[in-house]
Amino acid sequence: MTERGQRLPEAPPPADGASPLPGAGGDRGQGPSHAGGAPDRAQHARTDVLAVLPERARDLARLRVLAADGLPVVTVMGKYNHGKSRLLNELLGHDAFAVADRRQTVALADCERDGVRWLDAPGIDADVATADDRHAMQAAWLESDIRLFVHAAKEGELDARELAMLEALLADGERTSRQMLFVLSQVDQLAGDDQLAAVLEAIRRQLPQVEPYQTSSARHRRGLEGGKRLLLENSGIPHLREALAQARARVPQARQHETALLFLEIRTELQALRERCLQERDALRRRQREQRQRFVHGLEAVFAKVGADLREVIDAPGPDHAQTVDSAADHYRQTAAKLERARIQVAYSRACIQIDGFLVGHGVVGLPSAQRTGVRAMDSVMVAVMGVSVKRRADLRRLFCEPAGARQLQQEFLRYFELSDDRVALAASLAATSTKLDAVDKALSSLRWLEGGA
Ligand SMILES: Nc1nc2c(ncn2[C@@H]2O[C@H](COP(=O)(O)OP(=O)(O)OP(=O)(O)O)[C@@H](O)[C@H]2O)c(=O)[nH]1
Ligand SMILES: [Mg+2]
Repeated sequence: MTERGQRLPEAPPPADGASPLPGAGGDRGQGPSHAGGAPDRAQHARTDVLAVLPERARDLARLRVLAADGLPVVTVMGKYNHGKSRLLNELLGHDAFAVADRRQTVALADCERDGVRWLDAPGIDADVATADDRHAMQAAWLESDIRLFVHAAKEGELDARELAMLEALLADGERTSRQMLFVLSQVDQLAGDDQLAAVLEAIRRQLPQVEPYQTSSARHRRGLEGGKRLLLENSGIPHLREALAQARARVPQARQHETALLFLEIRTELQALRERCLQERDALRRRQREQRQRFVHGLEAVFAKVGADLREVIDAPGPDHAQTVDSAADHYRQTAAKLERARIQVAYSRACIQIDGFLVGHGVVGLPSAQRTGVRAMDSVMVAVMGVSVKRRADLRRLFCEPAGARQLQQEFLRYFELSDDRVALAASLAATSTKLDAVDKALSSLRWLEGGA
């Protein structure tokens, strides 16, 4: 044991939930069935789980402590000046921790004795330094197997904060099997039995589910020093020591229960998350497929209609006058060539308007940014696919009526469809879901490794 309760440096709880206390559940022993390199592997495994379940940081840190399977840890908790440190000293039979008539313990201190690691925590008090509170809470929640909650009898009833803390400890005990002993300390400070009975009565009304152990460290010390057995017995310390020994005997079983519980909870949560990711990925894939099918079939239908509408112009009897070059003399005259070109232009524009209407309805409007020219009229998918050249009958037949030409145009439009904002966003969501699913799978296998069943 350390000769004197070792004052440990103040440090906030590390982000990965690792313990700031030496020997308090480092990576030694984590994943006991895994040989060399285990600490690193264990740290990575926890990081994998934390990456998808950050709110489980405390449970993972606790699992790390449990896996280390160190000495049983007993922690005192309660408000400052309620006699926590002195109670520990009496229980240990050794002045391991500093005692004073003012706020004394400001950082966690620990001491190993009789096969137990005793932790002295700063008092929990809302109106004083919160770092102390944090250390007290950390000791209570992360390190300890047995929590000794100390309340000084002279203070009378529990205050709201103490009550909330006790209730939280009880609820945690129900869930994790971690034990809590409630101590009414400094009973010698009360005027007499009547006053003690009144305080007990008030506290029982507040917290009927636990009976406090009544102790007096002062009597215990006087009994020891004066060799007075009755005073020793009346101090309540031997009785509390016995209760602690029984609680200690239950620690291995409690740790086993808590370990299994935490693994089960985390695994269940990961599996539920995996299920949600799978459903989301399937839904996104379905949406992606259905959208594409709707686009392909819709576009085919538009082309079929446009092709049929153009037949009238393409199959018009007689030669294609559009190809006849106008002479200077024809400049102001209505010629067969001009009429033909106008008819083709109108028919072609109508076809383009129909196709464009369809494209707009499917979110295919502008060009992808890499392809934009900066000239608005040019930056449309219609222009990019159809070009700006003047069309003749033969062009229209090739583009809209011959299967190979129509197919090629449809492929081009499909390519732009896949590059449209909505489709790109959908593909990105799908990729993100797949990445998340991979992370969940990794977390599940890391959790299995941590459980030792990899
Ligand atoms: N009469 C009497 N005084 C006690 C008893 N226990 C503690 N004290 C005194 O109460 C004061 C505070 O005791 P500590 O053990 O330092 O209290 P603490 O809860 O550890 O206080 P912090 O470390 O500041 O949180 C000291 O002066 C102790 O001697 C007791 O059973 N009887
Ligand atoms: Mg103290």
